[in-house]
Amino acid sequence: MNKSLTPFKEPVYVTRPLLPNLSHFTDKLAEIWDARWLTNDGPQHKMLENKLSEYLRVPHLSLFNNGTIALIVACQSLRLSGEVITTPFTFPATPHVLSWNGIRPVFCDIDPETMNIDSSRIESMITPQTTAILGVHVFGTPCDVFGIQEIADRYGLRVVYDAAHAFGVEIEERGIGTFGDVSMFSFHATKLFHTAEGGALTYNNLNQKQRVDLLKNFGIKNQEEVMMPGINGKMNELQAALGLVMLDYLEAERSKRKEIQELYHKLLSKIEGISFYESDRSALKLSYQYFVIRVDAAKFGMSRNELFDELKKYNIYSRKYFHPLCSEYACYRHIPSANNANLPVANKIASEVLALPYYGGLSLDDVEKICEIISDVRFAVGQYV
Ligand code: T4K
Repeated sequence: MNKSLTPFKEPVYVTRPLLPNLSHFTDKLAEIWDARWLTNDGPQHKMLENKLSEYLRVPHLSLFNNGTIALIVACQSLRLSGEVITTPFTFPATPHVLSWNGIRPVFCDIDPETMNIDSSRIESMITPQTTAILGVHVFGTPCDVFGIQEIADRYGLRVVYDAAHAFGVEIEERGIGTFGDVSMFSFHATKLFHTAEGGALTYNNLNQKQRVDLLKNFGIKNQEEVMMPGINGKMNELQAALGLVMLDYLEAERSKRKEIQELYHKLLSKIEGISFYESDRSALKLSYQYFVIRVDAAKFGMSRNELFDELKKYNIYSRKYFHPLCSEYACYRHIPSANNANLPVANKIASEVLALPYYGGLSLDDVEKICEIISDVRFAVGQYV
């Protein structure tokens, strides 16, 4: 440890949930107490659905109790089966929802820049069993949505997006949730916009919303008819109320995160061996969800794992999102496409990435100190005990 830099007094985590002023939330709770309506498509739920459709610029949206159940229902709603081509560089939920639908995930390598599914490799992975492509807009960077749609149209495949990280992302003023057949957003506590736990599906097609809304409520059409084997995926009124309150804090949080991101960029770009992906900002509205660096061990003088361990000594809890790759999990490693030879880029990137602390409550002074520590620790290796 470099003795000239002292550890943070309190742990600095990769993120901290944004919380509204408590009285703002309790005022909203009073409305629920008055109405005595706690779940099952209540007034808060209806309000949040409308406001989020507007904010995300999508024609139709359905709220869920979490993002994973939403994605499971998305696959059910499209009647997907057989094989679905997806990325191994993601949170476990992505391939798991395929397994829960009895679908085999087929892992496709990723793009070396965006870290998203490499659209130029998808076609070679299509078989007669393929029914869909499941892309993930990793860290909020959009997939090659136009290239993927072109392949899907040519082969008659469905397109599903895991947009868990992409809240508010737009491509040339078009909401990211309008691409493909369906997109899933996560509103988990660690997300920029959250409802403690929660999520949503978005789509362009009203029939699909109607089908999803049945599926997330046990398939119940009315008191006499149950249309299909549905599940309980409903968001309750307390979650929806929190979401409505959070909307008032969203723009302030986004601008704080923008400032932090800019400072990280400025300070880290001076450090050899540290890089980060920068989207084409002219065409994009960003999500400001994660701040992820890549560590080139040869140039930086220390591996990602060593940097992760060093940061912990300073009370900084970064995260190796996404290591290990999903293709390395015991439940998937037997799948032929999980073979490392098929995934050279994903393997390299998974060994280099590190998500740094990133949330509006992080002060600019703290960001400076984190960058100073990153800059200094590599020289400290072996010099201090
Ligand atoms: N698809 C993708 C691509 C995803 O990234 C995710 C979720 C999903 C699908 C599934 O969506 P959901 O079903 O969750 O809606 C966290 C989140 O739990 C998870 O939602 C998120 N992705 C993932 C990237 O991050 P962990 O296992 O890293 O969480 P945890 O508990 O280690 O939290 C990270 C840090 O956040 C902690 O070190 C401290 C801080 N924290 C966390 C919580 C929960 C707090 O300060 N307060 C809190 O309440 O997964």
